[in-house]
Amino acid sequence: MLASVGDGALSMREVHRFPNEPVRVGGTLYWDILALYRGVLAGLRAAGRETGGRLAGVGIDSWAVDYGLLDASGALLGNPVHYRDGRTEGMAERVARRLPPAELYAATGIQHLPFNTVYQLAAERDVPRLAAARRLLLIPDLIAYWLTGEAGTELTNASTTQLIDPRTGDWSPRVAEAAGVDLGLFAPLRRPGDPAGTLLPEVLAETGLTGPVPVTAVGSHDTASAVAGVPAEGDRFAYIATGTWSLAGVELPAPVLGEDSRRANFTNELGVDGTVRYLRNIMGLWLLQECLRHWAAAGTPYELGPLLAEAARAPALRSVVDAGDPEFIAPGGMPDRIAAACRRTGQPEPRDAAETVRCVLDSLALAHRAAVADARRLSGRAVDVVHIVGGGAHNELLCQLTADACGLPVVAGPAEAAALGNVMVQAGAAGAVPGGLAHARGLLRATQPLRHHEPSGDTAVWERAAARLTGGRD
Ligand code: LFR
Repeated sequence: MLASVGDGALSMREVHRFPNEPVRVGGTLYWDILALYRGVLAGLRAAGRETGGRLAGVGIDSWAVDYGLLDASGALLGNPVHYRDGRTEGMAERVARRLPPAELYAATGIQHLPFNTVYQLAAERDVPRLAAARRLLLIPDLIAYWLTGEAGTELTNASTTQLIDPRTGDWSPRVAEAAGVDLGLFAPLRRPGDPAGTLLPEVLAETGLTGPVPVTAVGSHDTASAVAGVPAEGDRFAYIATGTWSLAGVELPAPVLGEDSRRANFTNELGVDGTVRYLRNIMGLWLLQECLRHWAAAGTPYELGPLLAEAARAPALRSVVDAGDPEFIAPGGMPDRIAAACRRTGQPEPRDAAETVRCVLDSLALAHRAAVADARRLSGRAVDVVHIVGGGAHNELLCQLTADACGLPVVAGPAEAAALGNVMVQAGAAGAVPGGLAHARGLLRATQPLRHHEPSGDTAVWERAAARLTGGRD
């Protein structure tokens, strides 16, 4: 994404897009990290073509928790493993034997997800490459290292390792010790807005850019950038960053670390400008993406637009699944797994693709409703409006269902909130948008097209649908 910002103006557009296609080999699911790096270089080249080779800065964000290991010479030891790989099975139990879940939560505030970095490292414990490793770099830090030669660990993403104490913003030696993690593997912490080096001569040569091009640490966790890119006014808002995942919650000045919060599986990820992203992970449009992938592989490719239109006409809330259930994390066979979940809870199976999609969207809206309600209850934060950002902001049906389910107005957009939040932090560091998050959000409101959805219908139908998943229990 190439952005231009300053003097109260902001524009941004896509100059290059490349696919992210994981590869399964030898029973392990990997990221194709060099293909991604090649895409990054092609993107820089495309950006430079539009600016005469000059860029005022570069910021990098990506998904969280995953990492590359480097040897003493700085060479990458194998491809980073995908968090959806099955290697973390049983690891939470292993770590829990040394550190009870309540203590782990009180120390880190991070929700239990089977793929948190701490569990990935536990899974890797007896793998020779971990013994050979001298450095661990989270994905955006790895890309930054290749671009600049400088190694750092950006804090918002570091918090998703489940090794950071959110009160101090520093590593928790106690958690690391109990989980058997060597904190010496991590490069020094840096915060959004900190300088992160300049593009290496070889990168300038590859991309046709003219140096120096500074790299700035941003909210390198895509969700940190997306929340920075929420065009909210004041603090009485909830956000849902919807893409492959739905990340739903509120922005707070301090973490919430109580036992109620742990039981509700809320996380306290660190955000831009010293904020806390108090949220819950919900399966998100992954459920839909995986259905589409399955149908296409089975010889029935669907076009998304017409399928969504049909889903909008399908019976509402006929069946719902628990969109927070880790059973949906792994890829493969998604329509059947959704049907099986409907059967298990005594609901009718979807009869066709449109009904499956309707089930997915109703289930996401239901999970959004629960997350927003729990975030309000557990944090005490008042919420007047729900902002939906990320790719899902384009999905009008999902946005309307979410407004209906929450009984709150929804403001949809921008879809590219992560890229905009990334740019806002760079612009703040460069002095082009002074005044922190509140000011940057004002600029977003003034420049980005937003869509409004008013809630309709009775929220009691959503309550009844939720009861089907819990068998009437709370
Ligand atoms: C969203 C996201 C989520 C994180 C998941 C795995 O892209 O970064 O915040 O929980 O991916 O890294």
